[in-house]
Amino acid sequence: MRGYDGKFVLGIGGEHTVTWGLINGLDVAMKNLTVVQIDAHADLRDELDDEKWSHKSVMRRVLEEGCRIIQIGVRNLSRDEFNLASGEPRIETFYADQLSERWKNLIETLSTLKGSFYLTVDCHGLDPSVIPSVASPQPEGLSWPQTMDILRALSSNPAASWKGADLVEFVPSPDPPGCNITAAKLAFKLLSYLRL
Ligand SMILES: [Mn+2]
Repeated sequence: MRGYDGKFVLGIGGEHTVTWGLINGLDVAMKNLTVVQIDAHADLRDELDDEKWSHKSVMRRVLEEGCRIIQIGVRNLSRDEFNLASGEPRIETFYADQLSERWKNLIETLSTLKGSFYLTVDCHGLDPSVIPSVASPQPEGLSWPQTMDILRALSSNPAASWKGADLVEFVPSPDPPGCNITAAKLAFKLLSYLRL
């Protein structure tokens, strides 16, 4: 059985810093957790505007707690973040411009994860043509079919325990009207793929 006492934690909404609190409350030590991060940004800065706790630094705080991090779709980061991601064995980054070439590798990595894992979806990890109403939209994001492939790979993994997920950085908007439904459908599909 997956999840916290048979339940699955799903966080909806908020700035990306909420991820730290959500995973810190799981029934697994953070040093034993893999965090799968769909995101346009690496979020590995040590601080933003002298603030240690921000959407740009949340994965740095997660890393400091001992988590392993798998990043997907990153296409906007500082040189320091790039150097950290390149030299840190607990971080594996599938950059946006590598996704077609490394797609099989990514799916295999997700399908063969061991132990406990958590998925954080920064909604701007998807392409703005899929979900335009986000904080800091960036071109060259994940397509809807790619995102579904990732959910299927994670949910079909027999050897790992999926502890929870969150969808963050979405900005509800009446325009365009499909945007809110797409974000809601992402949460629905995520829960549908779970095999609790
Ligand atoms: Mn983020």
